[in-house]
Amino acid sequence: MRLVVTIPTYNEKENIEEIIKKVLAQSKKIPDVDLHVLVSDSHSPDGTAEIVKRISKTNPKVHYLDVKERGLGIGLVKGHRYATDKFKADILAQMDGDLSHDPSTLPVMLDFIEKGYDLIIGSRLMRGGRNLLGWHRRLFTRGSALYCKISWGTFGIGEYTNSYRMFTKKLFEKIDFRKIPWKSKTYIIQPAFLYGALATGAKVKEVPITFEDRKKGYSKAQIVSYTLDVLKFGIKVRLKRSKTFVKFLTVGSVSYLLNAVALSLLNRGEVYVFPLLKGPILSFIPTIDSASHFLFLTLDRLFVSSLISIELSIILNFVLHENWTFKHRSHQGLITARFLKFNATSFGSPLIQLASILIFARVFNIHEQIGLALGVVIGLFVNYFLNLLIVWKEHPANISSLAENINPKIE
Ligand SMILES: Nc1nc2c(ncn2[C@@H]2O[C@H](COP(=O)(O)OP(=O)(O)OP(=O)(O)O)[C@@H](O)[C@H]2O)c(=O)[nH]1
Ligand SMILES: [Mg+2]
Repeated sequence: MRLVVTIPTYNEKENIEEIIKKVLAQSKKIPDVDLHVLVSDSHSPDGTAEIVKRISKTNPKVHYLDVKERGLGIGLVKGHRYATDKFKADILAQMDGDLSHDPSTLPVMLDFIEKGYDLIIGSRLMRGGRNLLGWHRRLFTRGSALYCKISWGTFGIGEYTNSYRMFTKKLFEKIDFRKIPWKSKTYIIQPAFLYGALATGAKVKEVPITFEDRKKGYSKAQIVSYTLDVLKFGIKVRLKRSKTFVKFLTVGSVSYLLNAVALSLLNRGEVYVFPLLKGPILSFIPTIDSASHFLFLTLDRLFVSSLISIELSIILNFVLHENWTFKHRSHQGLITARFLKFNATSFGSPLIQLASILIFARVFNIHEQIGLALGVVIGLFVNYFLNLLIVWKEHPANISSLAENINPKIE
């Protein structure tokens, strides 16, 4: 089994020799693995190339690739491609070339790859992880992680911007690089690559790492434009993902119309003031004055008509969600089970509306219409998320629904 650790570099002459040595020293801990180091350099003018080429002359496990263009994404993607095509790597890893990442985590990551994970992320933000950068960089790390979580909807992942990662060749080959902005000169490749990996349904594991501040050389990070790229990417993801919500609202409106028409025809035989039928469809059920009672319910025509029209609209909702709104999400299990679950979650919304009306009217003494309006909005979101969490869950392949939601034009 071959593991190629790609180190992207631009002007790292002070650090490169030491980091290569430290990475290679890990091979003692993983004797079954053929460990190689690939320095993927953007034509550094400072002599990084000469150092790596000198080492590679005497050590066949060390390689140099000149990717010519500037850009961390270019360094990483071209490096990994070279590692898979030329060196037939089975496992790929990447780490910074400035000693910020401790190579002794490599065997830990490898262990999880061997346990079946596709992508291991070195995380500064989990228990046991540390970030020794200055406060503004720590703020960026935390802020962008929170932003990515919310905009992508991936609450299970903590770290988004760190470069220290290991993944399988299989995963790398599955990622659609036409859909992620890897050619950008900023470091957006880090979150974007993670997003691309999640879109394939990758099994991801985070391991704690300590991120040391660089001791030598200079930082190439452009935090302002990187932040803008992260924001832009999150908005693109969100807009694409909102498509599902727009479909959800459309289906809700269509089902409401069915509900209204069915109720009118069953109960009155007319839609609003337009008589469509000679009489109500359920004319054989008595109206409230002569209806029978069951417990505290009056089983009159309006009651039965409401039940039928509500259920009809639930059925229409279900059919449209199943085949359109949530088509790209998991349809595992029996359709009847999903239908029953959908029926159950559909009660959530009216219950919230009821609670909202009562709380506004009775507790705050505010008009019940305001309570209803707010209840409708809250109920809508609760219903939407219940559908996502309970009925049409995340694809078993994890977050594969994300795949179709990234803008294919991002490059
Ligand atoms: N191939 C390539 N690598 C780059 C480029 N820019 C930065 N790198 C490398 O990417 C890694 C991370 O860059 P750093 O400058 O350390 O950025 P940072 O870690 O966010 O910031 P500091 O640690 O504060 O310097 C280092 O190994 C850099 O040499 C580039 O244009 N091309
Ligand atoms: Mg660094």
